[in-house]
Amino acid sequence: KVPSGRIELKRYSTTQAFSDDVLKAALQRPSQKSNEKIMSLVHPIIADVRANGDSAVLKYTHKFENATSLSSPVLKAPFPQSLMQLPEETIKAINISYNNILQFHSAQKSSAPLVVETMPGVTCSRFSRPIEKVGLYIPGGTAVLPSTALMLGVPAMAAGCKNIVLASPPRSDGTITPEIVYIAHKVGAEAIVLAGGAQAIAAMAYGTESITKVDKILGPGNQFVTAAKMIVSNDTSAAVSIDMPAGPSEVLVIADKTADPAFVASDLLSQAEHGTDSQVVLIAIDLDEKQLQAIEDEVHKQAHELPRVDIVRGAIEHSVTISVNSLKEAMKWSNYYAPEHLILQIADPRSALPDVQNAGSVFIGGWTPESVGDYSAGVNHSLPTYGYARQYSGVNLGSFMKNITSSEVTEQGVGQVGYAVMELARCEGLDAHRRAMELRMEKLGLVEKRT
Ligand code: HSO
Ligand code: ZN
Repeated sequence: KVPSGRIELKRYSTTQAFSDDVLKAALQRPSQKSNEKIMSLVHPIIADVRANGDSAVLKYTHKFENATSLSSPVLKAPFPQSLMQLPEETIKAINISYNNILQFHSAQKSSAPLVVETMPGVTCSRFSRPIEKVGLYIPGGTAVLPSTALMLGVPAMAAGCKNIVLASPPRSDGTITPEIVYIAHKVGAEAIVLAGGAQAIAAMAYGTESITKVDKILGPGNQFVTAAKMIVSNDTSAAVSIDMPAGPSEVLVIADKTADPAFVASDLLSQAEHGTDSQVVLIAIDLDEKQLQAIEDEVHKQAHELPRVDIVRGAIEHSVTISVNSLKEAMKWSNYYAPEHLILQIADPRSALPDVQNAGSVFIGGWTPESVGDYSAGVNHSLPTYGYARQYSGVNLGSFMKNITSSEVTEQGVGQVGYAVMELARCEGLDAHRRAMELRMEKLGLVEKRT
């Protein structure tokens, strides 16, 4: 039965009798299902895929995706044109987004290596290289997300990754949505693993007869995918890393009197429609009752016009409005919450940027909905959720690269730095270390030869 009733965010305010503790409790993320239960389901799947490769992957795809006609767990490039048939308009939209994402991520390349002479004759440098093999997980679930294929595939290509493998659960007829195949083709992916969940992650982490073992796995997913990513990244025999911990999506909108209530509501709802576990937060600066009501009315009205109204209702159930007196207070609570997306619908949005301490991605001004970043502006939409914006960056070009450093010491440099090396090695009782420098010092006549 579909629940009815008004769809609205719970109201809190710093100006009334709400203590900081109450507000902090109101900003708790919705709790997630017990980790242990999920881990215990995921472990055997990973072990099975690891031991039995393709046949295990296929078995789970038959079982979980109902794709019983599928006879291979992988679609290899070159992908047949027949699998990427799309309307002109869709191709055009994908191409626009692709170009913007490519521009923004290519610009993140540092052109020259970093070189610093720390002492005369002691030169340190840093240069980057692409991670050779990457696995990109594109979730299935309640919505197909070709945009996620763009957000992961385009930076991987821009970084110069040699082997790009996509994985996404197939539909029950065994096919993948043509948008994803087209994007896989555009970014030069070598294959699409036709599997979802833990089985897809295991296949890319360990490799199978037909699936390349990758060095890093990126991409969002449900709790099974997240659990699997954690397990394989902790297994030294898999030797694979992951992008970041994933949790449900969220947005925090800061709005003042200048904000358009319909715009504010639409931004809250576009994040709320992702899942019932999504959370949206409105921080209202100095809005009177009438203005608050106008936003609430818009939320209710627009929500009911959405096909995904039931998902929205679930998300809004654990979503809140906090009224504050000033931008400073708004920024304090935003930084506390550390939102995945921060939308600034205020008179002078750029003036708030210096105070943004924790956020995945910021949307500046009323003309900038979150959806422009989700799809087409050029920024990435794979962002830290669940408060991880405190310590993680969203996916970017650097997520597909690693840095290598080098040192180069000349004869002059030996004289400069040799003493420090020898003395610290002595402190640590590591005589071979000390000797390695001492021999060079001796040869240059900088210390006396040991007898
Ligand atoms: N808002 C999502 C990304 C997305 N939106 C994909 C639409 N499609 C990330 O939080
Ligand atoms: Zn979105």
